[in-house]
Amino acid sequence: MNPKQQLQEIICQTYGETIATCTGEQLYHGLLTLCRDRMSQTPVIEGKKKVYYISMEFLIGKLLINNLINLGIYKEIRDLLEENGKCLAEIEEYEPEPSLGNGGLGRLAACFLDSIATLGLPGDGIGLNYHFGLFKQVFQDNLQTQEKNEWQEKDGWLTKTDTTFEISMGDKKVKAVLYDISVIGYKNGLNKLHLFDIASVDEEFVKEGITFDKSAVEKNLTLFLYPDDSDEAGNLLRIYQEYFLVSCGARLILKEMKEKGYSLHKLHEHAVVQINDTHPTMVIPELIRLLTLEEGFSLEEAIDVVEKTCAYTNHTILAEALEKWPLKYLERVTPQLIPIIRVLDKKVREKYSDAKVQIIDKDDRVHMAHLDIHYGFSVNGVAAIHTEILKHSELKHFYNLYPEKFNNKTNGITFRRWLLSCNRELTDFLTETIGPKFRQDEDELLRLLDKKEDPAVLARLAGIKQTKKNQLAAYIRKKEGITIPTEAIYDIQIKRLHEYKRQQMNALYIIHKYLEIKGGNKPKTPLVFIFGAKAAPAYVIAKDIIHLILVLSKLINEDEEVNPYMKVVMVENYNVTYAEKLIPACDLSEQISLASKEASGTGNMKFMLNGAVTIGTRDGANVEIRELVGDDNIYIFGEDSQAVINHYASKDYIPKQYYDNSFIIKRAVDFIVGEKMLSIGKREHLERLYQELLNKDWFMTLLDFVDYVRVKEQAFADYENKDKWRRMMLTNIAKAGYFSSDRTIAEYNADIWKLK
Ligand code: 26V
Repeated sequence: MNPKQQLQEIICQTYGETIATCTGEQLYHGLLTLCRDRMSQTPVIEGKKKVYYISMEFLIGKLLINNLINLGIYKEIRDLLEENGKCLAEIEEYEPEPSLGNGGLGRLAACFLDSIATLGLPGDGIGLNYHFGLFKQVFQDNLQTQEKNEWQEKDGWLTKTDTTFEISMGDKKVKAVLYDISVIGYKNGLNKLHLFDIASVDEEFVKEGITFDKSAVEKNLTLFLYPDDSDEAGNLLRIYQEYFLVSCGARLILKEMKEKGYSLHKLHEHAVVQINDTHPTMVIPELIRLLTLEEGFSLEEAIDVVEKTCAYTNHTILAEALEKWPLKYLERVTPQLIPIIRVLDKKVREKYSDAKVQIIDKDDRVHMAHLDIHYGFSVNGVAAIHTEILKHSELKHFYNLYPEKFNNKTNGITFRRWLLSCNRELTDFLTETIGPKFRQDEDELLRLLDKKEDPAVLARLAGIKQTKKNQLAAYIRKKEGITIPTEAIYDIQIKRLHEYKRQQMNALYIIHKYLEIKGGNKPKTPLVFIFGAKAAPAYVIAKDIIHLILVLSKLINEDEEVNPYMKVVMVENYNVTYAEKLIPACDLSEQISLASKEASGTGNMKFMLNGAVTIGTRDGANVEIRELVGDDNIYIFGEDSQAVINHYASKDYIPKQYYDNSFIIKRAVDFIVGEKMLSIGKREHLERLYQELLNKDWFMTLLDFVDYVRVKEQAFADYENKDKWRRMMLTNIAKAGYFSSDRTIAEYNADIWKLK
């Protein structure tokens, strides 16, 4: 039956309605039924060897439109709905967004699952079924507050399986239950995202906002992603979660291997475990434990096969983000792993005397990354510059020991979500202009370069950008109650709030611009600055920066002298769904992290693909974007990573000096605690931020500020040259093919997994 007839039948049989007469909610559930039915008939991807992508986070986003696309029935369904006066984008509003990730790392895992299935590779995700995921952000009095995000629905994408395990954690025992979400490749077969839960989870356990008793693990284990880890109970809960994930994952892998009749002595010939950052590192000792305890392996045999099965991806060099768990915490949560971790540590000590490469340090902390590097066969960074920094700086002692293990896999994004689904207008236009092949072969986008001098093509691109801006402006008006002009430059920074990402530098620019406009220096085209960012609940300065931006937004948007020329919006509860609306509407993409700190970034790739031009530092994948598009099609500023690393090494960065030596820095920084700001905002937050910038500024905002202002002015001036800007848009789109996660996954497969 064709999908149109099938949907009509489902709606008729379930609700006794037609597509034209049914409600949006009925249609949404009808579409879910349709997709689930089609997916159940899609063959599972099989093969001699399978990758298990194990991760604490899978930021999958809404699935309806993506699944329709990958099932190959999107256009037919869209047309059918439109013929009946319905709109798919409106139906999508009924779908709750699962927030099973913090940001880039979790979203990358989701893009990877899509690409693994699209390339027809056997590969499943293994993660946790957080009931409330990452918190929902709510603004109150210009401050961030947190609430739970309920996303699970009856008859949604999640299905309960019969698989259960008993997991012991110190004096606690829990029953693990496995839930699955089907992952369908683009016009290809089916893999699975396995999400483990505990049978005894208690949703009623959550008190106000996102507070709950952190010690009752039997009830709270899978309630939230990344609980507040500012205290011991939070840290312990995180370790319980990590151990629960890996124990379930290891058991599932061994169970599947045995069911397929493979010898566990040849585990590495049939399975590869890709460890997504250090969070699932305990899968190494846990596999060794299960093989020795339950499968009759000797310790040596178990270590040997596990070493050949596990591969590690590093996603950050930030010291505070590299996990080092106190042995005494591990002893409480997972005493059964301690003897194994000690053996693994001892073997390293026997071979290498250098303290820097030991697993257990002198303070009895277990360095999770060290475990991965010694006992995994591959170590990869996520962008060229990041891998170089790992090899020659952060992990150089390990690189000296194992040069052959180190490799780079520059991140990517799935074009199904970040082009086909979020930008139908651009997708249709590309199909018309260069043919449909780019959907499966990203290099086809390069053909757009032939049209670089074609005024009709350039005008169409500009028209599409305008359409997406109009849509975004309407959405922001509805959601945030703020009206933004549509004939404006849209400058967007959306990512987790962190000092190293330097949202505060963008905010200082906004102050600068505001003061310039007040002084009569008005921009030719109005400027709209948009932010979206969540701050970790216990990250004080990050919350102060949100306060700064919200207060600026109030001040500027209400100032009638200035608001015809600029507006500032911080969208509430920025998430994947919001990203899908913001990215296609963007002109200038803000990628302004302090050089060396952003491992890769993936938002930068999404913006580029949708025709935004980047303003950025020479950090992460920006470096590769620059190489691809050339200096004329990107705005680069600031000191490079080596200069930054040198500043840290010589401790010679003193923010006060920059403040004293620059009028524009002083003027902007002082404004934070000026009368105007204090009349709207809270002194405590603004003062603290002011002091931080002046006296500490660990991520060197003031170092790059003047250059940032200079380059940003240049970008806004260039925007006035319509042809020039449109050609830049076109070049960015055409060169974005390299950042398809299909390319990334093909490289993982060729160099690390070797599945087919
Ligand atoms: C974690 C934490 C934990 C608490 C203290 C502050 C802090 C700062 C950063 C992190 C990041 C952990 C790993 C991570 O999410 N890395 C991101 O991975 C993306 C996918 O590879 C990459 O694009 C981003 O650049 C990288 O930050």
